[in-house]
Amino acid sequence: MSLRADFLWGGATAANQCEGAYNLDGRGLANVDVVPTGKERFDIISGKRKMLDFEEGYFYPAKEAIDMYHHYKDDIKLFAEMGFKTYRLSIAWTRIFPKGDELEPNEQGLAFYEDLFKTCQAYGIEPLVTITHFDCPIHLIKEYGGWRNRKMIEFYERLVRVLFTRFKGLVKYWLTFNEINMILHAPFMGAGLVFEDGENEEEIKYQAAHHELVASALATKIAHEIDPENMIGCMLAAGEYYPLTPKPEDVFLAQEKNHENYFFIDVQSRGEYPAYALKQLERNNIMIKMTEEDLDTLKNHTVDFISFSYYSSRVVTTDDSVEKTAGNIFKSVKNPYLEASEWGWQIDPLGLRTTMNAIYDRYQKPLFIVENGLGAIDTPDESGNIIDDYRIDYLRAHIQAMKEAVELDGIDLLGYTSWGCIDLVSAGTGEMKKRYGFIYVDRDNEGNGTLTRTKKKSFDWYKKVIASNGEDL
Ligand code: BGP
Repeated sequence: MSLRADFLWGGATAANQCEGAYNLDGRGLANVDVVPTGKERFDIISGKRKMLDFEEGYFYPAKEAIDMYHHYKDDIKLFAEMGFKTYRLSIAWTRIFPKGDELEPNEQGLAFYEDLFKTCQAYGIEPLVTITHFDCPIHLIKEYGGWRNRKMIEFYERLVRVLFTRFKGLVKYWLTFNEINMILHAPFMGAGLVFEDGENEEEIKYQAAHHELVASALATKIAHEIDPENMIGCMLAAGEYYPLTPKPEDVFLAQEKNHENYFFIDVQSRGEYPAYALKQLERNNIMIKMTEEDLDTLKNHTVDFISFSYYSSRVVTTDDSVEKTAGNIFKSVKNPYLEASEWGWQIDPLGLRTTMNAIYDRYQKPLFIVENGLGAIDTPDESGNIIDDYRIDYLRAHIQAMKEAVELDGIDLLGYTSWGCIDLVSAGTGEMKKRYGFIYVDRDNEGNGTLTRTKKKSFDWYKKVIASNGEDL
């Protein structure tokens, strides 16, 4: 068995990391716009430091990003040249509903995405659309407190109804929330949460998560009603936790950490809160407000497929003295068997196969790898070319492991979209120099550069991979 003949090869981006044009054509302000580069960034994305507007003395990379808003036709043309079968992108909520609580959508925002999808269609590229990729209208945060407020379900419902209706026939694959488990680690990005001193952060995060889970199930219901062809996926920031040693306490801790992430997908895919989570919430005195109707919605509208990002496996131990890796939103202990990227992300191709097996064993639904890649500094050589063999090596090893999961383990896999197929702004650090693309964009961390697009060596390599359906790596 090899990869399916209609395997969806492609690449992935997110609106706030590539579009720019933050204030054009009626677009409103979102949380992701007001997250600057620099040392405060992590405190802001984790909801510990409040920044709900632009402040003097900071650089906000999402304002212009790589200006894909004005370059999308050329960029999609390059994706088509690589042979993309799919392109994963996200909708900027504030282009459709600038404040978030309006009754009528902004036509200019809808027209922008409609043309983008038609451009994809002209090349035979199937769009894979993330409805929310870390974005939340600022007005909804200021006025309602973001996803801590139940009213968010209603605003999200209005958004998805508009999207599914308007883009019926143009878009079939949808993801409800990017990396839904990120709410635990970067709650300002994951759910527009900002905490006041003395608040019970855990309780607020899980209440917000409940609202997102119900909103996701409702979106699934509405999507299927509007077009039975629609395929709805959940999206997990995946990467199995390994125990550092066979000490039973380490093994158990690894299982607990895996539960922490699978909790979300358990609800979205199995349709109910898992027993381990209910018990843990009870032990921690966390009371989630939920209605009978919520439980019915969750039960009756589970996802069609499971999508996930994978960059690295993770390691845990009960021993606090061991070395941690740098630069991760997800903290991990250093794995002595693995090399790491320049940002400290540990490189583990076999971990992808392990993770795929763990997810498939658990849910028995088709999988979709919607992010994977290497963030690295690319330096043009004397002739201006980028010879990114390190990126090719990373991707080759991961695609090989992915194929083994399909061919040797029998996993049903719909497709693979590498992250940041064109260089874009980093979500974690806000940098431009942390590049993932097959296409180089001339822009630096401070926002200088011509925005010119250039093919890297990996461009032709990936083209060959797609053309051979993964046989020629
Ligand atoms: C995931 C996000 C992406 C993306 C990627 C790489 O968590 O879904 O938006 O950016 O990670 O992370 P970074 O940009 O921090 O290198």
